[in-house]
Amino acid sequence: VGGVRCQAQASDMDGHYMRRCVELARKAAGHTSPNPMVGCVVVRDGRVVGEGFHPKAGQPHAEVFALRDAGDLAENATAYVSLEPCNHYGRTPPCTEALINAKVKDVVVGMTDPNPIVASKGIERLRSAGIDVRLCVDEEASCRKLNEAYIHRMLTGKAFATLRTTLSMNGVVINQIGSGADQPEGYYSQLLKEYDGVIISSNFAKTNTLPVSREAGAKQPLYIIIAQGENSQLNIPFLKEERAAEAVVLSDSPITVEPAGVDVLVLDQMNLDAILQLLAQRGLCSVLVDFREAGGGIASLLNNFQDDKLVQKVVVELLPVWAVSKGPSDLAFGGSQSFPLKDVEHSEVNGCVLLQGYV
Ligand code: AOF
Ligand code: ZN
Repeated sequence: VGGVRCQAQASDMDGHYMRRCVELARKAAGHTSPNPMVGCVVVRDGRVVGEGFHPKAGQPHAEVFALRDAGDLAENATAYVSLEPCNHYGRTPPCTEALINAKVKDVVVGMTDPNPIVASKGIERLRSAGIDVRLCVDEEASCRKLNEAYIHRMLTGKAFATLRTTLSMNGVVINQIGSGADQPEGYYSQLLKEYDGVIISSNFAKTNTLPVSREAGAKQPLYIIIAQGENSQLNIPFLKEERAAEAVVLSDSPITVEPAGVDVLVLDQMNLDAILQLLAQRGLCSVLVDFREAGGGIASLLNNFQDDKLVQKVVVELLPVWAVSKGPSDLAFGGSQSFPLKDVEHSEVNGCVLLQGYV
């Protein structure tokens, strides 16, 4: 009976330390792509002796920071890691070897790594060195959610796509960002930080100023500008004003872009599936598909998006404003079809209601 009790207590604590791993991992939100966010906690005799997280691709992994922090106290300790430790030489050496050399007693992982070069080999390597490895079942879902974009890219070879729009309380699409006190600046800049790119149409890009991050050294989202049926010249004023903005134009015909120097790729056909694949190949894990315009543009990429599973998630910001509509095209009355979203969550950010769900 004593043994069973002990085990129950150990697993309660597993959840506790794994939640801390997720919290630590999140500190690098928006900075690790194409790598996952990972957190690690080293615990000895019921006390946390080391903590770490993976700050950025190219830099050491979470385990390395946590083991460094623990020093000699890592010996005989339990290491909690939100993702299976890697067992390969990538930009950094294998974390399995670091854990073995530090002589930890056991390792608790939040989920296995879907990266085919790791995929359970990390766990096998630790076990072969006599280290006990267990999965923290209770937090597996939160560890997966943390890296939903990374997992999606690893398994499908495509970027994880989130469709976003902003509505007034009377259902009008609000398409000017940052133009008034009613804008959910805080939330939108948070969203921008977490996504690697934003897909917009050339029409939208011609007439809107799109935000860039003002923090020193911050990663900028890549603006992916979809140009369909543009004449030979495309002028994008915000790219001239916002020197920090990074952009690529995907066009269905050869065009010259103003300002000069912007990357232009000519595609045979404008198909969201192919675009998400191309972006994944370029190292993007996640993109926002900005859907705040009437007609053409982005809408033409989204035919049957729910059946084809092109988009994984939908985010809508409901602003506490009543918009005066400029014309009937701004109002979407009576959609002919609707489908329910899964795992819907809502929250409030700066007085705006945020709804999100999965396709
Ligand atoms: C871990 N801990 O903190 C992370 C892991 O190029 P590298 O060396 O950074 O390797 C990247 C791969 O390592 C990445 O695709 C994923 O499989 C794993 N990430 N693993 O044990 C970490 N960030
Ligand atoms: Zn590693």
